[in-house]
Amino acid sequence: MKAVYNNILDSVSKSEKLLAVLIDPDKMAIEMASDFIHKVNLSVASHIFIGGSTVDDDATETLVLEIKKHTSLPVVLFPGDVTQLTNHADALLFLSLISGTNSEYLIGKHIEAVSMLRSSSLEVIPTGYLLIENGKQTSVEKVTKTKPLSRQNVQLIVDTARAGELLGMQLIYLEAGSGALHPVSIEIIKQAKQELNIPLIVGGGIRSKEQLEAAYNAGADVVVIGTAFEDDESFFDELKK
Ligand code: 1GP
Repeated sequence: MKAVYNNILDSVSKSEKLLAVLIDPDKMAIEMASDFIHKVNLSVASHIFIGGSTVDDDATETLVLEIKKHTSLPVVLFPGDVTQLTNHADALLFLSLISGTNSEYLIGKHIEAVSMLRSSSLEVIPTGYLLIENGKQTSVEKVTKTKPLSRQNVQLIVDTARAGELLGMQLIYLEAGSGALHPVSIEIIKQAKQELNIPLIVGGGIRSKEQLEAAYNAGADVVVIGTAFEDDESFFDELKK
């Protein structure tokens, strides 16, 4: 069963746009989770992504279990490290940082994950992850010790995304980084979408409904927003169902 991925494909085929709310277990106090998820449930959000660059051991599992009590939305792991895997989520974005050359994030962490995944029922979705320069250094760059792709070099970004698809990735994620100054540009999203036959995820620095809609109109199938909700939960009011 690939329920989460098949639902994404189904939405893409109907041109329905998806919104993932990203929750960092390091920043969400467990006692605040139910109120936050209540707001997520009232919004147009279609997925909850869980992950962060540095997260305490067990914090992810504790948070996933709490969130599952309060929502029927799919909970998808978006892990910064192997320690953020838990069987209690619905799916795992098995991210390979294909914009970089650090083998740990291309394949190394994945090998470490296998002993846990072997006995797990988690849906694993191979995802080509591209870090794109946004005007400031982000935690992904620091933690992974990889340079982002220049946002001026659209052809290189598009070719990297396409190479990911040709390698068998099922999703491509264009990442400007958490709290990015500049979200991934409309031009990059447009050209990547034209090139790809698999769903396109875009995240990093999207803080307004206008930016969200601009990303959708350019061709993003899934938009991921974390910081804007962390900073101001009233943003959910603008995104009610
Ligand atoms: C970060 O793409 C996500 O990995 C979301 O970014 O926190 O800036 O919304 P923001």
